[in-house]
Amino acid sequence: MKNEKAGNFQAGIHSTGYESEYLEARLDASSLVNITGRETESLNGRWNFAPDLYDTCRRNHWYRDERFDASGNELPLDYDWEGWERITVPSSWNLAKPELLYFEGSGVYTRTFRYFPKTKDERLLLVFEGAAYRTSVFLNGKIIGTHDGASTPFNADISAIVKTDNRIVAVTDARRSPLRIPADNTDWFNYGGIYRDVYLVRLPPVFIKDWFVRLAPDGNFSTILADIEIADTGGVNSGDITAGGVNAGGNVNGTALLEIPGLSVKQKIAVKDGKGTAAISARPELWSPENPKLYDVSISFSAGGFDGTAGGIADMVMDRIGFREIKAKGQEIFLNGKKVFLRGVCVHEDHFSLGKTTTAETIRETIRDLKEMNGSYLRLAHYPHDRRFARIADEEGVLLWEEVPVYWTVAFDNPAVYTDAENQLSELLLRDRNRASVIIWSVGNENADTDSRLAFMSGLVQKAKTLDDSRLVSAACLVNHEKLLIQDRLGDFLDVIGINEYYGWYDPDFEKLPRLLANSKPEKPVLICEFGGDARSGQRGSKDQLWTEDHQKQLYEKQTEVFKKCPYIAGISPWILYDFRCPRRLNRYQEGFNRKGLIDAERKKRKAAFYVMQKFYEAMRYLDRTNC
Ligand code: GCB
Repeated sequence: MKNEKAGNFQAGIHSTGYESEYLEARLDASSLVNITGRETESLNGRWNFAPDLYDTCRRNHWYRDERFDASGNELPLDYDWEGWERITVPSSWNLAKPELLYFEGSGVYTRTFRYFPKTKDERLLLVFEGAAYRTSVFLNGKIIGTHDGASTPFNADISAIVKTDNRIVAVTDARRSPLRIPADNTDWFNYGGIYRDVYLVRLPPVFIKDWFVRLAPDGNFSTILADIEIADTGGVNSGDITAGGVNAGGNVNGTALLEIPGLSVKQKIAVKDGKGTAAISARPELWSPENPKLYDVSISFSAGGFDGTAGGIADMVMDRIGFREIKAKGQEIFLNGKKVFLRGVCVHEDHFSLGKTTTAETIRETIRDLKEMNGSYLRLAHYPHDRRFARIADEEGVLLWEEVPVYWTVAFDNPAVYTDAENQLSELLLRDRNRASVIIWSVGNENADTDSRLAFMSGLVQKAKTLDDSRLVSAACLVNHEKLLIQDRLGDFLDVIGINEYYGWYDPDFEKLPRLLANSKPEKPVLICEFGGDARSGQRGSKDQLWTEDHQKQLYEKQTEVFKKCPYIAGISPWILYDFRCPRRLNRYQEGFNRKGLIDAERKKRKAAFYVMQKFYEAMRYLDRTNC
């Protein structure tokens, strides 16, 4: 009986190690194609969906869609694509209906699409901007690959499998685990699902896979550096589709042409073995919050070399890029050679009614609220936010700190966890390193200074520096509460030391803060990347009453007074702009929300502390803090 069952289409019920079969083909940073400026064909919309608590789609291979046995008898399937309910992609499934609010398992998404090639040799790329957390993608019954990480994009070359009529199945598993990044304990809501855009991109067989164009960080503002990568897939049906990968183009030779009409730049770049690099003389108008100047940049590639001999243009991409220099020297940060104080605030990717799904409008609203507060810098906590954020910040002149979710309780001594963290960091950097607005990469937040954590996080710093020579690297560190010192061995590896402190809140003895700052002699700039306290919007009372706006206001007054007098603080980002959903926060004022926002979760009511920050930032625009 047992064998009989194991031999039939239900065999998967006996499988314990079934997941390994899906982990062989990885969708990761190595196959990521820079899709900026390319035409996309959306697969957003209504997908069929079912929560799959026991992961039966992957155990029992539902995605193969085998409806009949070998003799042609219809099988009693446990799934029903078209009969399932529909869910909007992109969206956080938790907010789709009340029963799903706390759902953290696997969810199966499916839809069909039709495809008609426009050119004979074109490649087709399937792109997911973000799905939480582990996502296995199947097309026409075959596995394309699996991606780990809830907040970074991934893509697969599906040219060898795509037909006219296609079915995609995507299983995305939002389970929390101590072996993930982030791990199982976070101070935010674990939204699940395909919550960012899904789309197709057509590519020529030889295409521009990536580019990195920036101002040389040498203090002269007169050289633009460009690195270009070309991929050669070798034509349809020859790519290694089981890996879903995009070949690196190891043997492509030819010439790339980089054009920046606004700077009269027309530079040929030799491409050898898929790579080309150049240093170009140019004097761009520098990008800054006051003058967010962007230049149109185009890159084309030809195997023949643009001289009319062999072959035409194989591919061309367009981008809009700002040129600026960000540096740390001594205890100060310099933007385009000028000392800056970062007037910031932290923000989660969490919206009262959209969850982790973002629209251009919510990004613009966030930036408007920042500007109303007289701020010009955002810490995008604690994981990569939607790709559009940095694009809009480029246009709006907002400085950004971007972060990977190396957050509490990480399994620092586990090599697979490191690989996951490094991959998420790489995907973020590859996605956003052409964005002038991003000035700081953060390799994580608030972890105790142990040997394994130091090895792990310094490895990430090293990776960030390898992929990008034009930004500062930081992390939000803890302070030494016993000795009242800014002290963390990771600081030796960082360009800027970030610290989170909650004096006057978690540690009610506020007087420790001025002592800590006076005791410390950091050799690098320090950012106070978090401080604050909770207040229920509309809750009034005395200054000493916890959870009131009045208490929060006083806390902000005391904090900012101290910061003003500390010469080595190069910027601050209070915790946080908006209240956000958080299942750990269960008292009567919190009711499932972290209430440290300066504005309520509905993004409507400003709390009293908002105006303290507004006044403080107005003053900080003009104050010469070196005299304090
Ligand atoms: C922190 C964390 C942040 C929390 C915040 C809080 O230090 O970095 O994620 O939400 O404190 O409110 O406790």
